Amino acid sequence: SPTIYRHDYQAPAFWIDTVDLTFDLDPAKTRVLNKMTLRRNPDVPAQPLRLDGEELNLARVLVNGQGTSFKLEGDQLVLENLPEGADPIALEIFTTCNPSKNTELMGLYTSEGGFFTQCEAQGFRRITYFLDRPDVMATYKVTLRAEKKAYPVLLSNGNLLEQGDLEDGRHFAVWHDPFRKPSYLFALVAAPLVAREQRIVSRGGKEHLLQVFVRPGDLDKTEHAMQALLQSIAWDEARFGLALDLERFMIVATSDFNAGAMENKGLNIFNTKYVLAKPSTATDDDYDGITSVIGHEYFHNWTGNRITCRDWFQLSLKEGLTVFRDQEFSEDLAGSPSARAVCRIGNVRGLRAVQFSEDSGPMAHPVRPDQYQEIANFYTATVYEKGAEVVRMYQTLVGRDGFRKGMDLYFQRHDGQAVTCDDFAQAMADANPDSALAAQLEVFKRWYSQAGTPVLHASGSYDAAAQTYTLTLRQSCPATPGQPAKQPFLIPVRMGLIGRDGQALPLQLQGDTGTPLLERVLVLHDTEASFTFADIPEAPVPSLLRQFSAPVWLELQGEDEAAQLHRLAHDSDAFNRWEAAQRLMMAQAVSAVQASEMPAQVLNASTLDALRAVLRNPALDAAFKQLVLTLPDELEIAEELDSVDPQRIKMVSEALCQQVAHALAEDWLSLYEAHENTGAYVPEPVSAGRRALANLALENLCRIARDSGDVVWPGKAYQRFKDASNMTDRMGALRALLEGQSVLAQPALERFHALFQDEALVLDKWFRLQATRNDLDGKVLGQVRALLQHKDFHLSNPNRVRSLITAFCHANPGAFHRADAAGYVFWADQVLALDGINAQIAARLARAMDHWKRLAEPYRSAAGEAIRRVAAKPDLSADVREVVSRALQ
Ligand code: BAL
Ligand code: ZN
Repeated sequence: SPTIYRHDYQAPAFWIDTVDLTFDLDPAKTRVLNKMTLRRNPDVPAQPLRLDGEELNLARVLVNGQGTSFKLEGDQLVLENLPEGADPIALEIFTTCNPSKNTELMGLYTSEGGFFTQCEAQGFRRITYFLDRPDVMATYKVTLRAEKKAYPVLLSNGNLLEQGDLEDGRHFAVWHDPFRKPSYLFALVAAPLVAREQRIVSRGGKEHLLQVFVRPGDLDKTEHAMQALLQSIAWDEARFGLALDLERFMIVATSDFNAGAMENKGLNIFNTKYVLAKPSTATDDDYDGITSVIGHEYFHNWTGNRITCRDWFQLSLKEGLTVFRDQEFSEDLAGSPSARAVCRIGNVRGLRAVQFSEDSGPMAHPVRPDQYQEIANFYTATVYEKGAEVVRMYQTLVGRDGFRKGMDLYFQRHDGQAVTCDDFAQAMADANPDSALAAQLEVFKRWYSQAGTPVLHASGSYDAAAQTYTLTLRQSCPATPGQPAKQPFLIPVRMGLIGRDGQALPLQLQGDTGTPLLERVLVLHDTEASFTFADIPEAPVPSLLRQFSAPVWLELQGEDEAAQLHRLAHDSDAFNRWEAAQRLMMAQAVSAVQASEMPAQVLNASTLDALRAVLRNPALDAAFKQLVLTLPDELEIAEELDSVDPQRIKMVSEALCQQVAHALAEDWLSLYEAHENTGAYVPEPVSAGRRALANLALENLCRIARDSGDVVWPGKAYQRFKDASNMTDRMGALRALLEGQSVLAQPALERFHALFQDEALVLDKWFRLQATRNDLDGKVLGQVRALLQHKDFHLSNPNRVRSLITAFCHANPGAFHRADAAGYVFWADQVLALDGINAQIAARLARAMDHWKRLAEPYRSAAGEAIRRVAAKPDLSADVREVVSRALQ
């Protein structure tokens, strides 16, 4: 595939003003009549019209009502003889396509007896010939015709103009979207669905109809989604002054979907995973996921749809900003400072696990990439999660009010336009002219152009005679593909100093006359800078990068364990308290991996004492305790190492888990007893935290039982599994049985399947649990292979593939990286099998080998061989080709 470069951007030679689409929907042969009005772009030299189209059968092309000559060149329809001049041109194109054969799930496809679409990024060209690029914005009118009995619900973007019956049992609906939009936001649905409905009046007095469409049996799982939508609407009005702009807002759930959800204008299409929930089928994490994804897609209506991207290199303009908005939404809903910190810790863990790892591998790319072969490969953690961190840094630099001013200016300038990341940065800076951001805008913008995770080296020195403390900050950034040397980033460092008594020390920078603060944001915009604080009575413990104020690795030079323990005990910043525990445990886990002989104990006594103190501290929430006691996992440990021996890491990780289980046995017992019953299930942070802590305690009690031969705790876990009134507790008990290697684990898995065989999302959990379980016996791969043959496994369903195959290869390193290379053979087989079905899902799986070059032998050689086998397939998709060729470079 050709490489597309950001610097090659050119404005389109034509604009499309209106699109009038008529669909005669039929699974095997859908007919699409596309009537457009175009005009030449006067700013671009005259040239032929080149429309994109894939997998289409072209029947007719008319220009101003007359037949015309045309050429098909590759995937483009080329019209060379369009009328000159500025007059509008009427272009009519008639094509057919085959939705039932569309296993890629891009464009128009069938799923469970209905029609659905996915157009971002380049799916619209699989529906009709078009200028399929985000800077071409048109208004759409859509007529849908289909058999009424099979497809009673006919939906498209915007407002319903008309509907009625046709002959032969067919019916029709006509939709009109008053807002100009790029083709990637087009959607249609024709399916046997039912809706939960709610009418609301927004602040401006306008009436709106909200609908959540699902299959008839799923209506009892839509309450939470509707609630989340109502909360999203209220939040965007209150926090950003952004109101719902359509008469109708529709959400449709489908079980065959490549991603989480899609923000099509007024007609969001969702993976069922992010819509359907009831206590017996969904966990606390599922409920949270629904809230954040419903929020995310709703917030796109302004950040993405009203203001969209000029080109796909600008994807983070909408995605980074919208992830930031959904994270803020979830934090605001969580409420208390402690619950907010729990949200933040969860997001940072995700960022570091996926994005930092991406940044250190062959797919590393800037938040605003410079090139791609297949844009679908760039819906990444870098564009999304690191992009959100970049947006968060604006807010850290200019404050909440300043950020709101910047957003207001952004909308004032660009509503209705397709713009760039630079336009957003400029609006933020112009709205805050006196800020460090405005002063250093060009430096700040390096976050968009440079890949890689910077390392922030911090060292402090105390001068007792002068009563000053000097903090020196220095930065570096490793090379990434195509970017050997980096310029300094602008790094906001939120910080405080902690005194010997655990109290925050007032911060007065030398030479500064303002009122001393207990917390400040220092701004590093050069390679190195020093900050000296006056009137510091004793050597303090610094607390840096509070709330994780920048996406960097922090290295605290010369810091001893006592300082980490002090922060863990006293830091007023909950994030850094959690971080202190993680650092303590990680450092000791890494030492154990690197030691010539496996030490008897991974953690030392002072660390265990500190963890115990956290568990016994009545002032701390259950959710926070659970996070602190969540040990570094195998992937996190691997990320710290230059040479990765996955089996050695697995051993250390296992030893760490067993040690913490035994050392804190008394506490696990009392915590379990104190938290096992949370009453009637309500998905809210306080009781969710209690459930999480009870489940962690139960898992540890079953781990202890594994070593002692005790049967009481596995028995209790099995009973809890059977009697659980909600899925969080049921899954927690099942996981405890699996981690405890109990003989009751297998009967529990069988019972779980029998109970939930008709609940697709629960079966996904069942597959995932087995794919990711602890592989002490080396049997997981064999079981995963066997599960591929299970009657409920389908290679064509992305959720199933992700639950079994992708989960195994990405999230179970101890089982995947086998010395006999069988995991890699499995990976290659599955990537090749999937590539012919759904290239996007195959490419995602392919990325399980991103870090193969860091593997120790024999893993490295075997992994390289498997990757080369995939790369050797001649007709490999562009998606997988890009991933494996980057890995091999
Ligand atoms: N735009 C693709 C799905 C999402 O990020 O919302
Ligand atoms: Zn998004």
